[in-house]
Amino acid sequence: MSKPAAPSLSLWYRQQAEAWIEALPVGNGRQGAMVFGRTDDERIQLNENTLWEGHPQENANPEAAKYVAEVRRLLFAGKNEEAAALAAAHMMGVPSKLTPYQSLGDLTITRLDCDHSVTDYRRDLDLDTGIAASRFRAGENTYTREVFASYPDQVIAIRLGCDNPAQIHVRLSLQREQDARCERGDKNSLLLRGQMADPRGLHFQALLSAIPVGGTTEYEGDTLVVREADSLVILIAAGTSYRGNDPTEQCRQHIARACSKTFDALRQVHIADHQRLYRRVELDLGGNSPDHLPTDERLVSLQAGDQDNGLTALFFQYGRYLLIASSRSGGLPANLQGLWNDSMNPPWNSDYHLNINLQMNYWHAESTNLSECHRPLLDYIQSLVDPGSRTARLHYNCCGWVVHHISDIWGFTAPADGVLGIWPMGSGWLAQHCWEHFLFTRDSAYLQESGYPVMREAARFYLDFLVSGPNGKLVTSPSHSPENRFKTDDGVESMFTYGATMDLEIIHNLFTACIEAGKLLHVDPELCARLKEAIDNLAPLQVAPKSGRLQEWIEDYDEPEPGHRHISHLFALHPGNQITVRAAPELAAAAQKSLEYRLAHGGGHTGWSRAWIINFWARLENGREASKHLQYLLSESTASNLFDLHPPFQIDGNFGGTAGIAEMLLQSHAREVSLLPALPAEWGNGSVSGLRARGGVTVRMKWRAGKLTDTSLQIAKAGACRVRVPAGQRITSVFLNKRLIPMQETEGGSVVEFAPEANRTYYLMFGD
Ligand code: FUC
Repeated sequence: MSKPAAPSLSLWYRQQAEAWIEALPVGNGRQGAMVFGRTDDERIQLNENTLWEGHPQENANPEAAKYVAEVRRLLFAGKNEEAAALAAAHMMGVPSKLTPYQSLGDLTITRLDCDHSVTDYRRDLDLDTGIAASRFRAGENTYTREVFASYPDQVIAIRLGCDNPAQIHVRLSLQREQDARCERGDKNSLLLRGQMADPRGLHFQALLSAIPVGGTTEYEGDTLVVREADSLVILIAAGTSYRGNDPTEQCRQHIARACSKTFDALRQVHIADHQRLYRRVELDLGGNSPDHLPTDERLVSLQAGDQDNGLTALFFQYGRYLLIASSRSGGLPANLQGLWNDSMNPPWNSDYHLNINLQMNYWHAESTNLSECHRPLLDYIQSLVDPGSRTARLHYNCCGWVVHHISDIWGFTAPADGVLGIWPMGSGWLAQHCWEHFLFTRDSAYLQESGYPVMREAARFYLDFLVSGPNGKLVTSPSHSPENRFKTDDGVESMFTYGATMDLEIIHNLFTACIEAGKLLHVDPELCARLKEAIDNLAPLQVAPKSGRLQEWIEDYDEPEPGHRHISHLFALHPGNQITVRAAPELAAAAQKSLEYRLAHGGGHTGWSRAWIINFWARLENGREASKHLQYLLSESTASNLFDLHPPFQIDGNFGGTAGIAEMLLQSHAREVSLLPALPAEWGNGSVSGLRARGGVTVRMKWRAGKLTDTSLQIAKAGACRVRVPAGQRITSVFLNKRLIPMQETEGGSVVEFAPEANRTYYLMFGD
């Protein structure tokens, strides 16, 4: 059952979208549409997220492993650039480039009676219903248009309406700039069919069915003309031959099923499905929320320095909306643009980048109560294990599985894009998601059946891959600190090294998680003992003696670009948890210095980098700084449709920003549920419900003047629960059904521990 309606959260505008980046996104996890809201020549740009160039193919290089020993020798001897040249020549994947994710095409709806000028225009995207709508007057008529993407019915559904009968006169056409043609279909339908240029490339199809009420229809060329209709419903199905699907059959079935229902029935089922996920979290940050102003105008005011807590809450919910729209069970994970892309050749192929971007897409999946939307990523990770095992063997002579810095839907796991692609840490970082999914859900069956095997095989790769470095400690080699360069004491600039700090942190994170999982599942004691021994022998994290910063590399090198967008060595602070403010205060202080140094040199200039910075400050429990960077994210790196700008559009900053807001309000990475750990002064009064903490905990909080008031934790699993509140407040008691629960308090009452039963809601009481 859905909860009652939350206050409506919408993006809205007084003008139609001219550019693609102004259009509004809808999606059902597989199909996407960007709705321009144009009155005369409406453009609805379409996507289907399996529509990639390329095909499954071997990509590991059987010659690569022969060069590992020599590359390592050169790296250990300080001949970084010689090592880089050798590795670039012999260790890249074959092929060493990815193919792009492409647009499916466009639907154009041309109004045939444009003789009246348009007034009273408005378009919006209602996050609560997942419906993009526009409304305008022309002559005596008021026209309304609605677009949504239904997950249950697997179609994009559009309805054109008018308050007077027989006033809809439109031409419908489908287009794609290459590799496809538009044809008439059966009875009031249009077909867009094609095949990627490559003979082994995917076949694809979009099938449009027009269902007018009243009026006439006729084909003119490859377009369908509807005249004098009272209203018009347009349904669009799409499919590709990915994984052996038959796109014709897929489209036919989806259209046949959807056509058997009324628009209202489709709409109702869509809304119920969307709200089941979307309504789990409500956020109110108090303060100023000028909802009477259009979203683009609010953004401009924010850029001028206005505080707009309502826009922050809208941005937060938009991050959740976009994940629901681009990542649904049974499908592919959200790529660099979620699934919204109008190009045949998008930036970075709109691929899966694994040295931050894909992971960031899912940082908010568990914390903002969209665990099901995490599944496409978890399934995708699983699908990389087989090809990644071949790459591990052929490239490094190692067991387990590995993936490097980029991948696609075809199982690409080898190094690509030049020597910076020889970064065999993608698998280690991805495996963290399997463990986090378990920590949030406590779903032991998932851990046992899929999560742990993926983690264990990733760990087995690193156990084999680690070598003893010049100082006798275990290091990775070859290695990078993603995409960043350093300068050695001899003045040589390079990216290629051994034992970059991030590698050691990822491995520490993975091995620690495997040991814990092994214990929980009572499996693999010998392997776990080896992992423990390796952790003890890993090269340690280092604080640079001169600067007091956490070192990014094994040596305290100079950085030619000290404001670099990647802040990889702070992985242990976020999304890892090796560095926490209480358990490792010296390292946390060093991490903060590294962050400040990056920022002093212009860091945070891409949207995703800014989003990561918000999460770092949240973990450092500094609400003031987190809020400042959130403001920068919105004012400098956000388009008028609230898409994140790298620039160009890249969705990771939306998702990372949403995760950052959640992280400011609730944390649980340090084996305790920490309430309002980084609340900024601007959010003095507010409330949130439905955020999730590790341990199967769902949190509802209210606060006034920065102090918690009504707060409850719904706890799914029995066990121990440790709760922290900000200094200056203390928990005086914990209740279950008005019954006082025994608890232990420490740190002057700002931390309490109690033993919850499963599936109960506990209420907290506070004092100063
Ligand atoms: C990483 C980043 C770039 C960009 C790309 C998609 O390589 O360094 O800034 O976000 O991914």
